[in-house]
Amino acid sequence: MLEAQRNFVDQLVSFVEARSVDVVLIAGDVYDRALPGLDVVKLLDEALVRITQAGAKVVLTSGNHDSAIRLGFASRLLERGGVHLRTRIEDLDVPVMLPAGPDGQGNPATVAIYGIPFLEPRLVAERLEAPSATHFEVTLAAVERIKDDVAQRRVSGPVHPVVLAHTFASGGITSESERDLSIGGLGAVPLDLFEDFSYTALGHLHGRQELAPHVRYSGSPLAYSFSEARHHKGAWLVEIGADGVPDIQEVLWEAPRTLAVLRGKLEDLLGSAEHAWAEAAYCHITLTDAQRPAQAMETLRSRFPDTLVLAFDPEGAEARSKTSYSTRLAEAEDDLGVCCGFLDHVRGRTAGEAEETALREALEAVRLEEAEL
Ligand SMILES: [Mn+2]
Repeated sequence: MLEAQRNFVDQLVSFVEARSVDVVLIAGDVYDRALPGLDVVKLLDEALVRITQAGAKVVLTSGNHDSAIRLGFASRLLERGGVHLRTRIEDLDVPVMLPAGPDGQGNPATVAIYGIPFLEPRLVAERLEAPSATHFEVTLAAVERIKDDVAQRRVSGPVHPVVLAHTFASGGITSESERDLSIGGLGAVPLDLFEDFSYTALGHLHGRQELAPHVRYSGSPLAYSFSEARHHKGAWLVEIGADGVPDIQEVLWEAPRTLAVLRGKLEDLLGSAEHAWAEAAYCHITLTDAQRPAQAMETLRSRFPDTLVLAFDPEGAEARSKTSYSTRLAEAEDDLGVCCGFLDHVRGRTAGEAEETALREALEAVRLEEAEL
């Protein structure tokens, strides 16, 4: 995915320049693992330098896939360069402050950006003094800390709080129901937790979505699985000024490669003109041939070189799978029948002529050896 990720960073940097973006919010996951590959670390390093050179600050929180400690390395030094990492509990109520000009009454307003990293309930409940180790209670505790800080700052002038949160938020529940539901371990947090903030930038789900006008997921910048084949990836451009958030626009990223989810018989997939569009795509192919074709992947890649996932869903398999393996074992006439039945069972294709000969010879050799003992 590295080439696609580079392409995305290019688009992001161009966008920051073209629209004079003041701050880029990244609500985790930044990486997809605690120990990311060297190329990926280099790419993030380069991306942060380029975004800040383009004139924007960056605020990043860690997600569940990130190592908060590794990602947070040198964060106090990076602050000076305009990159603000929010990976620690201690920093929950330490906002990044931006001037927002005078409001209607002529008072100088500020935008205060807070970051809630992914909070693993069992690890942070005690430090946050949450009554129980659930996603809801720890997120609520974090939100309370932020609200306290906002209240203090409002004594000296208007403040518009913006919050980044790496969490699974849902519109279907409320804080009241969550108190009951969280006992059952439901991981989602209700939207009303964020209702006092001017904007909440959520990270975690890959699909870009608006849960409430001022609570949104940007989604991942690239599709990371074939289930995202229909997503149009993008971000949100949030206008925020002395009087709050007047406007939010959709930003769309150009997908570097289309994803194709194809299904059919091998011969049809290789021959049909209607699949020509998928030749340059990343493909997820399900073959429906009754017999699993030999060298299926190699053959498919002659037309669809970037076939990444190959699945089999043979026609008539349902009828076949109704007969259990043990029933088939019992029905086999001889050892050769058992072996051929096994091949058919594990790979969806029975033994070919050459294979049957080899099996027959092997069984015969074993029989002769046993006879000699
Ligand atoms: Mn996540």
